[in-house]
Amino acid sequence: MTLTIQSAQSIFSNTQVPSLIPATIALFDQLNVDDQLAYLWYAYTEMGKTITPAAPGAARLQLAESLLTQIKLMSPEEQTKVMRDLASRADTPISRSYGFFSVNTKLAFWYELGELMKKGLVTPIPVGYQMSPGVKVVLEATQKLDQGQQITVLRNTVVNMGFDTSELAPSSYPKSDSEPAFQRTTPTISSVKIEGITEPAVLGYIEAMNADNFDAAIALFTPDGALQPPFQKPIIGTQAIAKYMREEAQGLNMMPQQGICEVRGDGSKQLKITGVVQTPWFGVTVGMNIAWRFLINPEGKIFFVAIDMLASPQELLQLTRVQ
Ligand code: 45D
Repeated sequence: MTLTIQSAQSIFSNTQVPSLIPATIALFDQLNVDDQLAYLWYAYTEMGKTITPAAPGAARLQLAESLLTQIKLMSPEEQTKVMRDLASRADTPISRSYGFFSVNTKLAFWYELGELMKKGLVTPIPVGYQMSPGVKVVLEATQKLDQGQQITVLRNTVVNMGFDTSELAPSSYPKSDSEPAFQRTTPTISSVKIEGITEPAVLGYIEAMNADNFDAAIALFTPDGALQPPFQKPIIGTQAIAKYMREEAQGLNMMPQQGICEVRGDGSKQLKITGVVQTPWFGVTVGMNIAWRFLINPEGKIFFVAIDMLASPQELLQLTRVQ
């Protein structure tokens, strides 16, 4: 029996319980552009009372510097227009450049704009802005989420901004090939123990990822293997996975706790592991409850791994198969 990505996606299908994250983002998407910007400002400043992201390194800020410099020199009205263009994904030079940024450069750009807003050098909310009731609805929905879910909502709204450059030739706008490194703030977690799991590919995966050793992690996959990040389609093939990891999986602390392993008729194995992941943006202050769902082929290689955000901490213990 050959393994297919489509069938792999449905292993432990009870993991993907309806999440409040896409529901909150759907509410956000319904707001008009000014309300979206106001929501982000209120949500970010409210969150800032308990947690704040680490300042991005100089190398990363440099990638966003030319846009930030342009914006600093603008009038408040022009600054507002730039932000409206980004939020509405308009086709403008700035919105295009932003569209080519990696996820972490997009976050660094907004981090710095937020700092400039606090200093009064960039205008936070359009002059004469009147908040519509919808903003309160989305803010209240956000307050019900745990911190890991809140930062995921913020991250995803930032990622969705800017002109969609996926159909454009990558060379037409400046983009840095090499993603700056994230400074690890905590000691590398080296020896991995997961209750109920002895599968070498899984233990090796976690160990490699915790050391940002993406070559070692990639070597554990089949050439046609796939990785499915939270709320995304599978990324297929080791080359595409390697690119994704360099851009988005740096500096993560992965702390798997427990799991189950089931051997299938053809000798392949399906495993579900739950645990906590920390992002370098927030370090040890925010833990995200997640599940990994692995499909390992009979030769012990990773054919598929899905990463899912859990709806609640209770799901960490939800390790039975319902089918
Ligand atoms: O518009 O095994 C202002 C994978 C107002 C890899 C603002 C993984 C105006 C494989 C406030 C200025 C990666 C999939 C905006 C595992 C305005 C694997 C600014 C999982 C926008 C486990 C807003 C990893 C700002 C996971 C500055 C789950 C917002 C990683 C900043 C999750 C928000 C990482 C930040 C997350 C959010 C990081 C910095 C959720 C960072 C979130």
